[in-house]
Amino acid sequence: MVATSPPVPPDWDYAPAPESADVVSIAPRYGLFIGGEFVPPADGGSFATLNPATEESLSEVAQAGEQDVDRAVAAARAAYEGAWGAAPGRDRAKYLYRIARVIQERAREFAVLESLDNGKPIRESRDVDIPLAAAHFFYYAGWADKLEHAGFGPGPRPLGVAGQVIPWNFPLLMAAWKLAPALAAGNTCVLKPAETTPLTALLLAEVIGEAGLPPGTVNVLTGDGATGQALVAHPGVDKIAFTGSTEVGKEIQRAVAGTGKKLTLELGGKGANVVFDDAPLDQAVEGIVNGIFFNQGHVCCAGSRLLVQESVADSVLDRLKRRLGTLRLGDPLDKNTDIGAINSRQQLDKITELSAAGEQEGAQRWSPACSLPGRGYWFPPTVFSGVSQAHRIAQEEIFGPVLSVLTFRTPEEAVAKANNTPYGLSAGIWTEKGSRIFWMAQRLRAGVIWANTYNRFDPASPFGGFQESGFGREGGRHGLAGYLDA
Ligand code: TAP
Repeated sequence: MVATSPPVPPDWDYAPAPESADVVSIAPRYGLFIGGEFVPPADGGSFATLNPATEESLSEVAQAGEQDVDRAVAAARAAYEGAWGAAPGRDRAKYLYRIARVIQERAREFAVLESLDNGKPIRESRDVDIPLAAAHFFYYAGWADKLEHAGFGPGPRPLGVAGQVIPWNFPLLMAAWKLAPALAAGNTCVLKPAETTPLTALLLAEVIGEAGLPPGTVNVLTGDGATGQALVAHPGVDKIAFTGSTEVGKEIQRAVAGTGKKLTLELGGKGANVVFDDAPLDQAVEGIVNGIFFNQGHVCCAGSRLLVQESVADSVLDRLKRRLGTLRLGDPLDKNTDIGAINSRQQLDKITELSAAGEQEGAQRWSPACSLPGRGYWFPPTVFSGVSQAHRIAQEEIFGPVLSVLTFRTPEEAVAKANNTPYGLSAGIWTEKGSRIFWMAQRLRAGVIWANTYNRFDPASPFGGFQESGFGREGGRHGLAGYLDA
């Protein structure tokens, strides 16, 4: 008999599958979108927007100042008192449908541009951000001519001019969350995208121009925090909608107090993903990974605190580490990439600082073996075990690919720990018992609770927070309320 050696497992790896950057044409310089056309900023200021995966400049973008905010608000007011204000709901619906269709037609271009400017994996921009952005316009197109029947009483009226300030983590999607309900309700808009991710908002402005919306209905002002501040303070704005950090949200709340402007705030979070011992553990591990490593953890509703029942904690942690060893970090345009680049140097510094604090406070830090590219902003998927509730990494929003693991013994303890944060945006529950899901959901203080899944979004479903996570809801019928005087 011939002796055979045990089969050697093949060293499978994925061949690179890069999406081509040639599908987008990025202009060397962009103006502001005011009154239906791209115009230079009044004082000629500009700044560079970078590709965070390479630190190379993608384009020079206009820096809007107070005069530009004035012009944009005046254009939005004129459209509100003119063609857009006069358009019946059925016509507004047609425009929204048209925007949705063009986003779908140009989806590949939008996805590549989003990954270039933000650093997120193309798989996510292609399969999540862009389809969901189109879905929001489709969804709110359906409401535009049915506002009378939306449950806000007879004759709900738009508010007027909406000033909308958005963050960099889902640039196009956040723009869609803001614009679609505002336009469906009959308002006109001035949108301020984040400084580090202006390009898809500018492409959307082009699409809005193509879709033929009356000039001034949507205006896009690129700029930094000062531009956002000027927009919030402008007396010609009737409504402020803000998504971003709790710190800036509080500042905006103070600025708006006493002005009569309507305000909605979508702020930070420190979501608890709670895994019970009867949960399907492999499925739960997928949910944990999706909960915190999706979009490099730059997700306000991320499941950044894993609460796992003590009896299965070791098993869950082992499976999680094995699974993290299979994640691929690198070129955001490679279709095989799971973890892309961190959006900015500033955000990388914040993640690095909070992770160092986790170690100093005594938690155990672990990352899979993975090499980081030499240029750009990168952070490996990181898990902290042995975290106690007082640790900064259990209390503060890291907004990066960092998971803090805590344990519990009883459902009561799980609820107490999950609620022990100043935030209240999201939570996840993993158990096979339906009754336990309901019991937990009644007690968790979070605006969005997922059961046996995580980070699922649908335009028909309202989203928003409690406490320091803000107020008001976006999405669904509820999302119209913030844009109607009802
Ligand atoms: P922020 O620094 O708050 O920035 C958000 C937006 O506000 C940006 O466009 C920013 O401009 C602008 N801004 C900055 N200072 C301002 C001021 N004083 N007045 C008016 N606007 C101002 O947040 P970020 O770092 O971009 O985003 C991360 C945060 O957003 C996280 O805390 C995350 O949890 C939260 N977030 C929440 C949600 C929801 S739905 N709750 C969704 C996504 C993100 P610049 O870009 O120039 O700074």
